[in-house]
Amino acid sequence: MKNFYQDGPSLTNTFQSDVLLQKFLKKILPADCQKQALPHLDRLGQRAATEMLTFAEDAESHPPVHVPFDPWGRRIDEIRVSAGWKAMEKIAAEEGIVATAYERKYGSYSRVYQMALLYLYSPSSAIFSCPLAMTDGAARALELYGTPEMKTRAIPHLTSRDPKTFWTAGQWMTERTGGSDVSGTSTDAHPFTGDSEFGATHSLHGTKWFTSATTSQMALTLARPDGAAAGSKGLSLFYLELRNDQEQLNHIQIHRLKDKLGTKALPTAELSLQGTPARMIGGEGDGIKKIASVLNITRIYNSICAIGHARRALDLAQSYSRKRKAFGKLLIDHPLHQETLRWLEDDFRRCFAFSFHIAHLLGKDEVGEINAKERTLLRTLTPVLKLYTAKKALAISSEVVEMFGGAGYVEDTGLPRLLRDAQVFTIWEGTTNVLSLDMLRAFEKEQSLPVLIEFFKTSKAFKTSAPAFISKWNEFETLIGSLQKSTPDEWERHARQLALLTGDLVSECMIVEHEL
Ligand code: MFK
Repeated sequence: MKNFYQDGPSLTNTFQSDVLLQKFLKKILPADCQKQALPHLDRLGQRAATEMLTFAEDAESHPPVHVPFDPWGRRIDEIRVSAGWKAMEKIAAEEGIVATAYERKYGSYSRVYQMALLYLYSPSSAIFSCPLAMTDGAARALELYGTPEMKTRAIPHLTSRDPKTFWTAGQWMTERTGGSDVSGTSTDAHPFTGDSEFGATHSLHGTKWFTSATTSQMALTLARPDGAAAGSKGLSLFYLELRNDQEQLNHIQIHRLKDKLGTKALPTAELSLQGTPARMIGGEGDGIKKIASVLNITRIYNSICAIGHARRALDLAQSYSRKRKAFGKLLIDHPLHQETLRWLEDDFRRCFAFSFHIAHLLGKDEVGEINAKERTLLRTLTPVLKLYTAKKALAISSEVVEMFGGAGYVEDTGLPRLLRDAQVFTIWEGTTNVLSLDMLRAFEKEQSLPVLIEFFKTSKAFKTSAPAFISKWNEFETLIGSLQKSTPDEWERHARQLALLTGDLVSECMIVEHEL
């Protein structure tokens, strides 16, 4: 054993190795969609296991740099990104990661097809999936609330397949007063006077504390017009373009890039709007409600990226378990190692089934094929999906790092990044508690609890008394029974428990429904 060197884990085409994805898509997608989607996913799975890994490595090892001044002292606020990061943007456009959803070639199934692309793209993208999430959300918000000119100007860029014309979008909500509670937003919007290429109505003044992907061409942001009420009710939604036609920032000053726990390749900045021209979207007020159309998409992205991340972690653990010998045999031949992997794969399968179910509901909503009950479920279950998949992806990533022993704790294996990057899934786009409360908000506003209960009671899992479902169902019924006799404070105290149970139940329903 003197010259022993351990081989590291390896990846092969991530579509071909994903039996669950193939089984699910062959079951759910119509034949014409399969004909296009399956070879496309196969090609992307190959890129994800080869060239994208090289680009991701470059992006991770050359994080973005903020250059505030030129050599002669002029303020330039340039953000320099690596060639690898730029390559991710090009691949996203070429593969139609956003475009596929908006071309709607296959009706509601376009979202399923698109989310399958995202699922393969994301874990090899150094989290370029973050700007894509906001790009997709912005396209949807403009579709719903934008003027015809705004739609004509921005949507073709956001949904372009041509890397030369493709734009990404930012979503700037967070200020120093709080990320989750946006009621203290102190960005003001004054009437705009002057010329603007895109018909600016206001100029914005304020500081945004976390703006992910500051290299985007446009952003959606919240601000308070003159004379509007305090609190979140007084906020409106605005469209802005970051740079003018000379590529200079439009009255925006970047203070610094954030030094984050993970997502190191992603340029997240703190910046000031200093009279930035912006155009109000959909009239004054209802800013939160309008930006919720972005949030509901970015939360589904978060879930798909979380399960893509978990799949990647498990693929590495599976590969290593067939290469690493300890105590006389391969790890995979140890019953306890097998059992640990099986348990993680089960959790992954649950998240997969839940995520693609919600992606399909989103697709149905966008093409007008959703019924009232499904729309209520989409609204109520989106926050549940986000929190559930984020928690599971984090737990799976932690276990996988542990499965590598000491190697999992050493930076140059790339494995610690799995854990650092997974932590963000639970935080951005709403923490577990904020999202549990969002579920309660939907229960109240949409009267969705009876719809959810009916969904469970009419499921195949309920009718066939699937054991994993029934044990969770009993817990759920007992909890709901006791909450129905209690106060709003008690609902809030148990919101997380209820949300996680709901996640378990929906997942089991979908596993039984699709025989996954
Ligand atoms: C890998 C890819 C991942 C994606 C990467 C993204 C990068 C990150 C960039 C970011 O910008 S992160 C910022 C993310 N920020 C958040 O997620 C905010 C989290 N906080 C919340 O979600 C709070 O619950 C919320 C700000 C919505 C609370 O605000 P309010 O003002 O107390 O909410 P309120 O009064 O309950 O709701 C206002 C209206 O919006 C109501 O409608 P009505 O006016 O008709 O009553 C709500 O029903 C509606 N609403 C709120 N949330 C909604 C919603 N409608 C639909 N869906 C929702 N989710």
